[in-house]
Amino acid sequence: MRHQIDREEISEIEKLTVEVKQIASKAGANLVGIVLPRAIDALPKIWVGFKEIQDHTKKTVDIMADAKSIVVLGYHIWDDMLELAIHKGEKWAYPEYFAMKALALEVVTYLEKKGYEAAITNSLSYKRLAQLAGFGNYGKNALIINSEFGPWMRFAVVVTDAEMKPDEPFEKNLCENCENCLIACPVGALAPYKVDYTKCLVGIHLIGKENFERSEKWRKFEPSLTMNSHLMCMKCQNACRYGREKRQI
Ligand code: B12
Repeated sequence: MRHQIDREEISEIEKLTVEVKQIASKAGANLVGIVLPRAIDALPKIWVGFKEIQDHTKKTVDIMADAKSIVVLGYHIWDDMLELAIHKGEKWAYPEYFAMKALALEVVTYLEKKGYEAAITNSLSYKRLAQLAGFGNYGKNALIINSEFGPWMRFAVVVTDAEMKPDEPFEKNLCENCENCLIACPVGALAPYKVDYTKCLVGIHLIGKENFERSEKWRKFEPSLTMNSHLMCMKCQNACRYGREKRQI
C-alpha cells in the first residue's frame, strides 16, 4: 500500500513538472529547468555589491520558508534590439527584462491557481541556477553559455512550495581553450570567468562612473537610437562561437 502511495506522489510531481514546463514554453520561454532549493543553498552566498544591491545573494529559505522547487526560465535574445537600455534620469528600463517578468508572472499565476505559493525573486544567483538547471556552463565571459543559444539568454526565477522533478546540472565546459570574448572586450573588463563591473560598459552606465553620455570614445560600442536610449555593449556575446545560427531567423 505504502509503495503505491509513493508512486502516486511521484506521478503527481512529474505531472506538475511537465505542466509548468509547458505553460512556460507556451508563454515564450526557450529553456525551463527545475532546481531543488538545497542544491543552490548548499553553495556559499555571493557578494553582489553592485549599485543599490549592496548585499549577498540569499538562501532560498530566506525567500520562502517552505520552498520546494525553483523554476528557472531562459529567454532567447534573438535580436540586438532586445538589448535596448532606456533611461529616465537615474532610472533605467530594459525591454528584455519586461519580457522576462511577463514570462515569470505566467508561471506564478499558474502555480497560484493550483493553490501553491509562488514568487519571482532577484535575490538568488541566476547564473548559478542556470547551470544547476542544466542550461549551460559558466563561461569565460562571466555569462552562462548554452550550446544552442550561446550567451544570448536572459533568466528569470520563480520560487515555489510546489514539488517538482529537478533537472541535471550542466557539467561540460563549452569554452575549452577559446578566449574570443576576453580579446573582444573593448575595455578589458574580462578576466577568465570574471567581469569587472567598474570597467564593463554596461556597468559604467549604471554606476555613472564617468560621464558616459559625453564619452565619444565608447559611443560606437553602445549606439544611441533615440534621445534617451542606447544599445548595451554586446562585444563579449558577439565574440562567442555558440548561438550564432540561432540569431539569424
Ligand atoms: C550585477 C549584475 C551585473 C553587473 C556585474 C556583473 C557581475 N559581476 O556578475 C554588470 C552591470 C556589469 C552586468 C553586466 C551584464 N549583465 Co548582468 N547581472 C547582474 C546581476 C543583477 C547579479 C550578478 C551577480 O550576482 N554578480 C556578482 C558576481 C560575484 O556573481 P557571479 O559572477 O555569479 O560570481 C561567481 C562566479 O564568478 C563564480 N565563478 C568564478 N569563476 C568561475 C568559474 C567557473 C567554471 C564557474 C562555474 C563559476 C565561477 O564564482 C563567483 C562567486 O561564487 C544578474 C541577475 C541575478 N539576479 O543574478 C545579472 C545577469 C548576470 N546579467 C546578465 C547579463 C545578460 C548582462 C549583460 C550582457 C548586460 C545585459 N544585456 O543585460 C552584461 C554582461 C557583462 C558580463 N560579461 O558579465 C544576465 C546573464 C545571462 C547569461 N547568459 O548568463 C543576468 C543573469 C541577468 C538576467 N536576468 O538574465 N551585470
